[in-house]
Amino acid sequence: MMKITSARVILCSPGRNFVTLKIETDEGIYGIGDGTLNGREMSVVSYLSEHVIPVLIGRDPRRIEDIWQYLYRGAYWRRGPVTMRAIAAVDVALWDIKAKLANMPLFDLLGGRSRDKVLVYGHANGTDIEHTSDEVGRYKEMGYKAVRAQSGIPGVKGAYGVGRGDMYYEPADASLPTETVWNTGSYLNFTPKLFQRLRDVHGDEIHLLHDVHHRLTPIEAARLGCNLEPYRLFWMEDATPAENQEAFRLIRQHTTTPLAVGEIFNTIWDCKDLISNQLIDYIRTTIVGAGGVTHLRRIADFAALWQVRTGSHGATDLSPVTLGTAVHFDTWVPNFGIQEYMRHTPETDDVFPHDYTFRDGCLHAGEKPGHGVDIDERLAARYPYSPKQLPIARLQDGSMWNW
Ligand code: CS2
Ligand code: MG
Repeated sequence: MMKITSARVILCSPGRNFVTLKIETDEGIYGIGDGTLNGREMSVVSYLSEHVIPVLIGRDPRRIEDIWQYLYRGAYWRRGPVTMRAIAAVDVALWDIKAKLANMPLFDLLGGRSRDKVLVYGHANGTDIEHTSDEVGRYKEMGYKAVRAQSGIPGVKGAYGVGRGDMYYEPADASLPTETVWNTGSYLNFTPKLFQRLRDVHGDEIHLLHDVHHRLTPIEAARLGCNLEPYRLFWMEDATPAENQEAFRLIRQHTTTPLAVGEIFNTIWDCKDLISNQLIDYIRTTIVGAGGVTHLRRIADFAALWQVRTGSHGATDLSPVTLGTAVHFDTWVPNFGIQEYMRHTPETDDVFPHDYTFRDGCLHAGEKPGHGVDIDERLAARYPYSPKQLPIARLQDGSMWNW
């Protein structure tokens, strides 16, 4: 019987914090998994170190499903972002080992290619409409066929999604949460003007996406969806907080703007009703956030029953290990929609050597056995963890809102 001989958490910060799990076996094959949870990394480090690694040693790494069930059912306190990220880190490392054992790229082990390339979208953001429009143009020149557009809003300090650089946007910017202010009225008046300008300048071909980032109530989201219909968005994302999945019915009955949700979901239970009532068009759950390949495959197959497609989250706070595994998953999954692709910094790419490539608006999986991503531990050690938290948002009267 093959055995897991060691499992180590590697915490590093090449531009931003990442939690990586490396599982080694008695046959010299190792696997790498991502457990990064933006702003809560140390919770996952502790969960893995204290509660998961001790039960892994000595187990057969080929028993992926049994280990997943053991870690899910055995937790007793099921679900949640920390637990499911810890399970995902183990799961991805085990799929990496199994694909290496089978001497095939992960997409082949999952069932082979369903497509030759994976459509992605990038993030264009600017301080105002003209700047954002120029950024959309820059992403078109880089070959992107799909671009998310977020803009600064007059009178709104720290509007969501407006980065400080022009390629990398990392919102976890301080050891204590940065306070931002939100104004729904300004946002609702402004956003249709942004997309009208983008369509006027860039035409109808390019896919335009927008992330509301949980900021609206259902009826406000319904209004925005209606107002954006003339600009034919690829999707309007996180239109309203989704703890109450039923809330999306109010949005759905008012607008044909496609809806995407799920980057903060961590199991199929968070999206079962959204999918089975066709309240959404894309499910954004991720390899790292939703329990790894094993669980994301269940979510995708369930979603296919209602023609809901995948649209996995792919921000900089998901490590190249997640992105690389996602490209393999996206290469296989029949009901693929689109993959978010926020570029990592050069130092991150150096720490996580990988064989996925970007070309002509798409990501292309490599053919190496496994998920094609590794970690350079020596280099990682040069970037020590640095505590960071995500911002918070308040309304102008000072009350807490949704960042
Ligand atoms: C955003 C994320 O990319 C997105 O769709 O919602 O960038 C999100 O703000 C970050 O992942 C939070 O860490
Ligand atoms: Mg989002």
